[in-house]
Amino acid sequence: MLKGVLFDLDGVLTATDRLHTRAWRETCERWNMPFSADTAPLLRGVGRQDCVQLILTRAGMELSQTERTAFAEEKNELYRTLLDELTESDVLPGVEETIAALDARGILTAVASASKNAPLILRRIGLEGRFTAVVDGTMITRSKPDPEVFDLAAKLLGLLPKECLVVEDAASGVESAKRSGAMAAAIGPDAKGAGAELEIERITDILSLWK
Ligand code: B16
Ligand code: MG
Repeated sequence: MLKGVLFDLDGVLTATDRLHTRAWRETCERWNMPFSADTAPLLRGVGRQDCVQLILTRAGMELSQTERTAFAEEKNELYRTLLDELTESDVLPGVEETIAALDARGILTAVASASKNAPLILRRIGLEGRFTAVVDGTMITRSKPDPEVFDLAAKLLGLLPKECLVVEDAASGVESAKRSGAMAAAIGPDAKGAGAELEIERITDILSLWK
C-alpha cells in the first residue's frame, strides 16, 4: 500500500527546469562553449558537477578542475539571480490541489531534489513547510540515477521506498526511483518511456491511486 509521495522539485512542483537551461546556455555562451537544445533534457535531475561533465563531453571539450568549479559557480550565480524572480504564482498547476488532497487522505509527502537550491526555491514559491520532509542536494553524495535521494526521503518519512510513489520529470529520476524500489509516476515528455509504472499528463492524476 502506498503511504507516501516523494516529489521531485525542478520540473514537477515548479518550472525551474527552464531557468536551469537558460543559466547553462548563457554560461556556455560566456565561455565560448556549444550548448545544443538536446543537451538540456539530459541535465534534468543531474547534480551540478555531473551537468558540467555532460556539457563538456557533448561539446568535446575539457576544463581543469579549477575551471570546472568556476564554470559551475558562474552558472549557479546566474541561476540564483533568475530565482529572485520566482513567486508563488510559479507553483505548477494542480500542485497545491494535489498536496491538499494527499494531506486529507493521510498520505505523507516529501520533496526529493538533487538541487542545493531546493530550500530557497520552496521558500520563494510559498511551499516551505508544506511537506513532512525535504531532501536537497546538500544532503546527498550521489546524483540521480543513484537511489540515494529517494531512499533518504522515504526514511525521513519513516517509510520504506516501496511504500512510496515518486513523481519525476526526468529519465534519470525515474531510474533512481526504480532502483530505490519505489513506484514511479512520470510527468512531461523527458521522463516518458523511462520505465515508470505510471505516465501522467497532470500531477492531479496521481490522486486516482488512492480512490
Ligand atoms: P543545483 P531536481 C535538479 O533538481 C535539476 O533537475 C537539475 O537540472 C540540476 O542540475 C540539479 O537539481 C542540481 O541543481 O545546481 O541547483 O544544485 O529535478 O532533482 O529537483
Ligand atoms: Mg526534476
